[in-house]
Amino acid sequence: MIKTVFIGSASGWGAQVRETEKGPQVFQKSDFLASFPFFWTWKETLFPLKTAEEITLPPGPLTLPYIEDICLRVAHSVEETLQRDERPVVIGGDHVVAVGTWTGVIHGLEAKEKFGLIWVDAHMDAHTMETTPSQAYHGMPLAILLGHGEPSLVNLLGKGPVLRPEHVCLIGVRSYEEGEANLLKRLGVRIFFIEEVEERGFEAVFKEALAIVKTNTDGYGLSIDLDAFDPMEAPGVGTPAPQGLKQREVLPSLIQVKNDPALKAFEIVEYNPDRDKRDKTLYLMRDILLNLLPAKGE
Ligand SMILES: [Mn+2]
Repeated sequence: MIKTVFIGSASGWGAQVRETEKGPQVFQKSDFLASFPFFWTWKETLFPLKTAEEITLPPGPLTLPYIEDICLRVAHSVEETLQRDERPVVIGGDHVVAVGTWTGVIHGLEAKEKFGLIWVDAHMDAHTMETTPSQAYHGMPLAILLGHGEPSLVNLLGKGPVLRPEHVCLIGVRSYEEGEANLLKRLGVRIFFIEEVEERGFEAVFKEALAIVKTNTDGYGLSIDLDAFDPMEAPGVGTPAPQGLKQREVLPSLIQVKNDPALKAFEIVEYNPDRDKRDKTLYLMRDILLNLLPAKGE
């Protein structure tokens, strides 16, 4: 059975609200993790060179050196894990870490532009510096992975892009700006907006998403931004958006990828423990993993 290897990315530099940098450590210390019925290890938690508790920076270019650095280290860690035939699971931290996670994955698997990705998110995360209203880099990782935006991130471990638009899709989108929507439309990326999920049900949408990411690829991953879920169910996130996905629909659907060897890695990001209520979001992370990972002996 494939071993699950957790890698924490304790950075909030991509976001406007920085407490997501505390996410991986709170998750790692949670009571349930010790008794998790999986074959897993916690490899390491990577920290930025300076945390937001140590220094204050506005969103935008001043945060870029910290983001480049942590994305690079996450990418190397993920790559090394895959080369040992283990499955990396990145726990964030803000969503800009996706640049590190998926760049590391395609290098580890030698699957540049042949890798599928399902992006579960309330937002599109497809801005560039030209279109972003906030300057926060966690609004840009999907554009970067598709080859648009900050060159140092697009070409993190070698010449980008990492992903091709026809191998990517988004689920749960409901909060976005025109500039990023135009980019994804121009590239032809399939977006399952929240209205479509509500109309057809998550199960049907997820099946179609899997077909997209598994067509002509050498594997696929899941990038789960916890803000995709309804803030009533996942209050502990950096950027909540009302009326999201419901766990009672999402969790049972995840079981269909549980023993899929093509699922090479996944990440769960934007956990902000300071905003959580009665650990609801922490338990949601646990339940995602319980539905996604094969238990010992399974
Ligand atoms: Mn996101």
